[in-house]
Amino acid sequence: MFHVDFCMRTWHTFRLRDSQLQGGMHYMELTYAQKREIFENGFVKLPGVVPRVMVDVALRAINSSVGEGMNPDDMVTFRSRSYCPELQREPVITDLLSKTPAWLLAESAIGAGKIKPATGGQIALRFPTMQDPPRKPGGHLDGMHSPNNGVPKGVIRNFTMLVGVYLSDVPNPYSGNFTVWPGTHHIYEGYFREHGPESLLNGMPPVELPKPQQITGKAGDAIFCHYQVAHGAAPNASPHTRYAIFFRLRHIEHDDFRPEAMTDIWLDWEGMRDIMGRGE
Ligand SMILES: O=C(O)CCC(=O)C(=O)O
Repeated sequence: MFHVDFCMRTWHTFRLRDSQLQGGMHYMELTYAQKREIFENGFVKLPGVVPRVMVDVALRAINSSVGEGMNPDDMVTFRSRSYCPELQREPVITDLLSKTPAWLLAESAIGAGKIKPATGGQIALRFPTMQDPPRKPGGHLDGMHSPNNGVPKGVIRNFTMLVGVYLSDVPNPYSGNFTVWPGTHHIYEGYFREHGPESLLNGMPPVELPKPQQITGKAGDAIFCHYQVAHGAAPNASPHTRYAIFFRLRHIEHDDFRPEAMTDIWLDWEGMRDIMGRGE
């Protein structure tokens, strides 16, 4: 019932298939324009995908956990993996994806029944910095080894789609924004075709990057981002902590490493086929 009400409020934002219900939820899919944004820029922002009541339940659990205190020695790991690790697999976090329109919208890009169940989310808090001026944002691809991120040396762990959900408003740049380098999925695809996907073991490809975009938004907005888009968190020079959850979605045929998806970036995006080759 709740889902239906929510969908009715937002029906105009996404494409809704008449009278089709899935688990009590109207079937929803990304619009042509949203898929084109993913195709061209590698990402799209989807306003209001997660209802406020679910945002608040997640925030309450996170703030309660933070209030218990954090071991300073853990901070470097929390920063690169996840804060509040005990909550990562709890429904209060996983429902933000699996029990909201975010799941069906993601399936509309990757394929119905083609996404492995998401077992956990990264709780990504970006605390204010006192650095003035703040540093410029830096970008990376996920799944590369770094001392604290849990990816072992000598392996690459790519995936299909990064889904970010803002749990706090991020109205201005330099507020801990999720930051993307638009179009880099195409640039890196070309690079990996020439140098091989394993070249990522040597570090980020030495290519010229476009101007980064610091994504502003509101609590409840979701961002769908192709795995192969350079991204990072902007420094947070605002007075407020930025709260977000990141889910890393894998196509059902994607195990830890799927090099062929790095040189053929739409291989696992069945739902994008209808818009490809129709650029205008
Ligand atoms: O917190 C963010 O906005 C970005 C996080 C990120 O880049 C990552 O975890 O790979």
